[in-house]
Amino acid sequence: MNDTRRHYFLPLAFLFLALILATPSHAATAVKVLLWDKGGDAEMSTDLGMGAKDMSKATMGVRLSTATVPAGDVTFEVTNDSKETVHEMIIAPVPAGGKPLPYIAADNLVDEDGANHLGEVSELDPGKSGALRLNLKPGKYVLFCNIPGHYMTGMWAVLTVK
Ligand SMILES: [Cu+2]
Repeated sequence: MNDTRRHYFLPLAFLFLALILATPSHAATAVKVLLWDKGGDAEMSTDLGMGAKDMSKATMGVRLSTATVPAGDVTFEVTNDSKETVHEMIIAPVPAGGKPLPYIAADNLVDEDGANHLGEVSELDPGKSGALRLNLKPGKYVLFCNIPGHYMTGMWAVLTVK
């Protein structure tokens, strides 16, 4: 190290250290998301999408460890609890005015782009886990599985961000 370099090294080192110390640690709120089903021969439904009144017939679902989180960074820790079925988690804002999520009936799918989806943990094999970190503003969000048929069989849950 020559003299000129040494001259700059210490002040720069202190500057970097100060920047690191001044950066908030951004602790994210963790939400555990369990994707579950009652097994391969359980009946599928076609009318248990978001807003359905009676979810007792749901044979698949999305279970959240908490229904409400503070605004800011949220980490979704997603586990597919199924024994034999691939599931996934997609998150989108709940449409305003009580509207349903846009649905493509011919494909038995939610229209993800039409729903302005924010991110996903896609296609988890049975027993596998994945994570997604998002910065969320206050509002209501729906977490759903978009493997064909699963959303209408009950695979959705609403998360409130305050
Ligand atoms: Cu699914």
